[in-house]
Amino acid sequence: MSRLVVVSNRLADPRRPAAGGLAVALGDALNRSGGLWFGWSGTVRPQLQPGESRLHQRQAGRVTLATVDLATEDHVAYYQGYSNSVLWPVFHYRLDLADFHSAYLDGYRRVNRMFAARLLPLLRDDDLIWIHDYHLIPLAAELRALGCRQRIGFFLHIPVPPPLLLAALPQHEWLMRAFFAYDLVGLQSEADVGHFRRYMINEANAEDLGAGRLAAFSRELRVGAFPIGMDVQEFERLGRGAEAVQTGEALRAEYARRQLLLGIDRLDYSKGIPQRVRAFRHLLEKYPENRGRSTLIMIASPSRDDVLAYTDLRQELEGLCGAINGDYGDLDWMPLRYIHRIVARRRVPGLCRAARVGLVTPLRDGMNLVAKEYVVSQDAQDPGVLVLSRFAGAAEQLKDALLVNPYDTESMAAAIQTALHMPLEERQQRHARLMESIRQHDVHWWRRSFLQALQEPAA
Ligand code: GDG
Repeated sequence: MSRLVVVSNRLADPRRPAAGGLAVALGDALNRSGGLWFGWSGTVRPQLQPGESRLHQRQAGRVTLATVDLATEDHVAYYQGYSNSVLWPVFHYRLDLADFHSAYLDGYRRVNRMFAARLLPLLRDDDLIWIHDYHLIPLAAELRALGCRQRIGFFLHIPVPPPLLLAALPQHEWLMRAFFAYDLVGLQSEADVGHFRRYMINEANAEDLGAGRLAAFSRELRVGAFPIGMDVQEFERLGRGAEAVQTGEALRAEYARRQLLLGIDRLDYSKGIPQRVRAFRHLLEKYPENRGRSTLIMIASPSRDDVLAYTDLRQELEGLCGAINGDYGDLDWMPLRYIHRIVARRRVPGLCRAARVGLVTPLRDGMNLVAKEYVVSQDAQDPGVLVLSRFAGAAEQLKDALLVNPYDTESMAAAIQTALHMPLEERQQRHARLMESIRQHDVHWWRRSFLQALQEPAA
């Protein structure tokens, strides 16, 4: 069996349960093959020159964790700059929020080149390499330039926008060509695969060889949808834990006379959080029976506060939340509880279980695991209802959710009203079908199917 090498911007100790489903799933595979996990340590060192790094290695069980520190300039240009202020907005269809600063692209290339130079000496001939996410798109091309011949797969956790949006990216030809250094590219949804193929055929003159294979730049690439799943068993275990149970019971006791709605996200403009608040406001306006009866708990955990677009979003949201509570709140009832802090993971299933409606309303999202976590947390005998944006990758799989358009405030409010009044039998049926799909396509299925496809020889 080949050794597995995983590369991602950040890594987590797979032995710690707090690491979350993805780290656990990857850690599982790494442990089996006695693997290597390589990435940024999370540390920025002002004394380093741009492109310089410091490598650290430590063992976590059978897994070697190898990390590099970054120079301040590299952190600014590669991470805050090109990754989070260019690729993240553009790939989420937000050209208006992109900051096309040429120094960012230079830093992005520099760090990918440095990653390749640091990783190469750690590789063995028969390694299977799996690179993750938008921070590292050109890494395989940099590795190939240094002579690396191992099979390399790439998984993109975020969406792929339509070809014309991609073409707005300065030097998009360079970026997209870099995908051809991979043997396999995994995307979250069929919609993403469609956009990727059309870009490659229209803009890069790729030849469509059928069965997900494309040829260009004297190389062949396979692309496919590998929708990421969650670790269902781990989350169910968490849900049986004392903290989850206490959290759920406390909320149910406090809101005994009321119905809870819940949103949990990183505070990110892709997640449609202001749109959700507007829809909730419309719900109170249009269906006044919900006043005094429905409470929306919104947990928006801090994220990338050093990027301007995120500070603006926070201010907008605080204004919207304040206004709704000011306009509709009463001495004994506040419509909205907005929490800008991280809630401990052990409490998340209890929180989800107490909520009659789960609101997952991104404007665009690669997958969205919160949608799946909400469903898995429910009591199958008396489950809550998932209201899900049709623009989340998860909507391709979770057709039994109430699918909404987050840009359409009125119809989203109507869907929330439907969710709040859905009869028990319909809730049970929808929940059972959602669970079946989530269980069948869990994170272990995702990992196995990607790695199996990566090992298949080219046709
Ligand atoms: C990217 C893609 C894709 C959130 N707030 C808290 C908290 N969370 C946890 C959730 C969930 C995770 O964070 C968020 O996962 P998502 O999938 O929703 O979104 P991104 O972070 O944007 O992830 C996304 C994903 O990669 C995987 O491929 O699905 O589309 O954008 O697990 O529960 N956890 C805790 N406290 C919080 O306050 N403990």
